[in-house]
Amino acid sequence: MREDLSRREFVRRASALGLSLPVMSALFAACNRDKPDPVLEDPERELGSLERELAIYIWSDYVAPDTIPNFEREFGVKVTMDFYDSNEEMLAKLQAGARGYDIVVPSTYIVEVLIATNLALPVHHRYLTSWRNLSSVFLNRGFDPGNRYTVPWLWGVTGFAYRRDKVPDPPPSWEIFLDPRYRGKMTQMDDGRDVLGSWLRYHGHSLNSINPSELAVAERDAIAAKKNLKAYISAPVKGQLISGDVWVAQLWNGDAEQARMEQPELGYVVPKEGCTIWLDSLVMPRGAPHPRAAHEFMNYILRPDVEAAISTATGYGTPNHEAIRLIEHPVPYPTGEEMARLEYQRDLGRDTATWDQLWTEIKSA
Ligand code: SPD
Repeated sequence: MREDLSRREFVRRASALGLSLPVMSALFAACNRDKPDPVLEDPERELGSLERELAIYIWSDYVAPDTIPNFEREFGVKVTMDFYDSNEEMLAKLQAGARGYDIVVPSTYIVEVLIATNLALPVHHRYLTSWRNLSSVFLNRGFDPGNRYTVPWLWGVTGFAYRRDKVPDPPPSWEIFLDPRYRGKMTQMDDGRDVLGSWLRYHGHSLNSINPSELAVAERDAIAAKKNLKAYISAPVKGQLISGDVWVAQLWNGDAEQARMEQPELGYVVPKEGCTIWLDSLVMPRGAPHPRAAHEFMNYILRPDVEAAISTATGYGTPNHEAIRLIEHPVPYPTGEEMARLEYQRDLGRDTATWDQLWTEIKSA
C-alpha cells in the first residue's frame, strides 16, 4: 500500500473484497507500520518530550555494570535490553519486521545495509551536545558519510585468543587452525563473514573479496580447518577458554580481555596476515517508539566518564578522545604498520548471497 489511505477508505475497499474486520485491522496495521514519520525522518525537526522507556538491542557483554542503572536513575527512563551475538542475527530480526527497538548497535557493513534498506533513521544532532568528544579518526567514514545515521560506540579487532599454558608458542597466523595437534581444542566464530574472512586474509586476499577463485580457496581451507574445530561458537566460548575446554578461539579482542580478567593464562594474537578491525555504532532503527530517550542515551554515552567505564569493562577501544584520558590502560589505536594488516568489513551487496551459500556449505561439510 504505497499511497496514504485513510482508515475509512481502507475499510471501504477491503469490504468490497469481502475481508472480515479482524483481517482488515491486521492488514491496516501492517500496511501503516512503516509509514514515514515526518519528525523522525527530518533531522532538523525537534523531537517530542522525553519518553519514560527505552528499548536497546545490543551485543552481549557490551556495557559497564553501572551504564544502564545510572542512566535510568538520572533520566527517569526504564531501559529494556535484548542481546545478540552476530550482526546477521540482529539484521534478520529487523528485516523480518521486528519493531519496538529504539537503538541497535551494528558494525560498519551492516550500517550500510540498514541505510540502503531504509531501516535506519537519521540522528538528530541538535541533541548530541557532547559530539565534540569523538575522535575524527572514527567520524565521517565511508559506511556513513557525515554520520547522518550513526554514533560511534566501540571498536575492536577479530584475531584469536589462546591458552598460554596449553599452547606456549602459537604461530602468529591463521594457520594455527590447520594444526592437528590442537584438534578438538579450537573454535572459530559462528559467523560466515569472520570464518571466510580469516581464510581470505591467510591467502593474502581482502576479507571483502567477491572473487570466485579466492573464495573457493578460502572455502577449501575453512573445511580443512573444520576437522580440527570443536565448534563454531562466538561469545559463549569465553567460559570454555576460562575452564580450559578450549585452547584456541577466534574471538573479538575485548571479549578475550574479559575472559583474561578471570583467566590470566589467556593471550591474544592479531595474525600477521591481518584480520578485521571494526567499529560498532548506535543506530535508531525504523519504528523506534522512544526517539527522544534514544537521543538522551546517545548523548549520555558520549560523556567521557560513561564511555571510559564502558571501554574499561568491555576491553574494547573507545572512539571518545576525552574518555581515553580517564582510562588507566586504554586500548591503543593501531599503529600505521598494524593498520596496514587490518581491514573494515564492507557490505557485499548482491554477493552476500554467494557468501551465505558458501557458509552453508562449510557448516554442512
Ligand atoms: N561482545 C561484543 C562484541 C562486539 C563485536 N562487534 C563487532 C563484530 C564484527 N564482526
